[in-house]
Amino acid sequence: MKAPFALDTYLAGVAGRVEKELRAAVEAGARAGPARLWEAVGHALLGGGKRLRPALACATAEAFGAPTGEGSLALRFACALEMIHTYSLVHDDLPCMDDDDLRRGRPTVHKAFDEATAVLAGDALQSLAFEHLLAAPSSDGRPALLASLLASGATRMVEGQSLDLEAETRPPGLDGVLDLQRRKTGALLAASVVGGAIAATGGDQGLGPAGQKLGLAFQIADDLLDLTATTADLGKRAGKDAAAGKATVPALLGVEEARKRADDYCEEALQAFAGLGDRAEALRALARFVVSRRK
Ligand code: GRG
Repeated sequence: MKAPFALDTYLAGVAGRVEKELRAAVEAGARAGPARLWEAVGHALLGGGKRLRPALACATAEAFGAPTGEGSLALRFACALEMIHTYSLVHDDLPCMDDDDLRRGRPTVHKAFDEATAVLAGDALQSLAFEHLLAAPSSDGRPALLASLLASGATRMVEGQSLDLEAETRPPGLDGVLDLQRRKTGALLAASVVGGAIAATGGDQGLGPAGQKLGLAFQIADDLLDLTATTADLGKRAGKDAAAGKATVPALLGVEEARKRADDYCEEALQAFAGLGDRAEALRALARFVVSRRK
């Protein structure tokens, strides 16, 4: 019988390669720029996290036979994704947004530094993502395609955040919640998968819809964890959606139905990956992890 895929080992491998490249980018910034700003960027970027988006990008690139080691375009894109994701977390935690003290088990950037530094660290992370990606050596235009994909994902994410703020005073129905989540979280998750394909082949390989399903599955799983997990498990404040009376899929449909929806979306994504063969083993394991994770 075939041994189950060692996902923990795979995730640790991606995290190790990504963190080495992220650390080098922060150190380069700190050599030339203001110490306090780059310390805050480092606090945010090198402070843990599952590195799920980088792993999805690398696993998709590998499914098409591309390298994801040091110096590869896929790894560079994975790091740019993590920079954008981290900027969104830093800004989302600010007092004017979610006002959170804890992120990835550590004080949020505005708590460890100050509010203005947190705004600037998020801004720097956003532009650094594109600077880093577009520094890739290439003669075939793939870095530009990836930058365009990443920019669209980041714009959709901000739209989602804007809809989320509106929802506090005008709670949306299920379609509204799904639209919001497709943008806020789904777009960057989808870009992770599509970008992996572009880094490997120069094209999206029709993976956009599967990436979107995975994004929705991720957000529903996140909303379920907010209801069921502890702050210690999550490394961020648990139970805040229910406390805020937030419209989420579990709040609208109930826990059981929400879990079923997340599983169905995951299954649909898995079907899209079915034709990719053995090289997509990591990608399939990650898709299952999106809904089975405990943090
Ligand atoms: C403020 C510009 C701006 C955007 C905010 C995506 C987003 C929009 C905010 C993030 C806040 C949040 C908690 C969203 C819910 C889903 C999510 C992105 C969870 C965190 O992602 P994980 O679980 O985190 O991949 P780690 O720490 O593992 O990287």
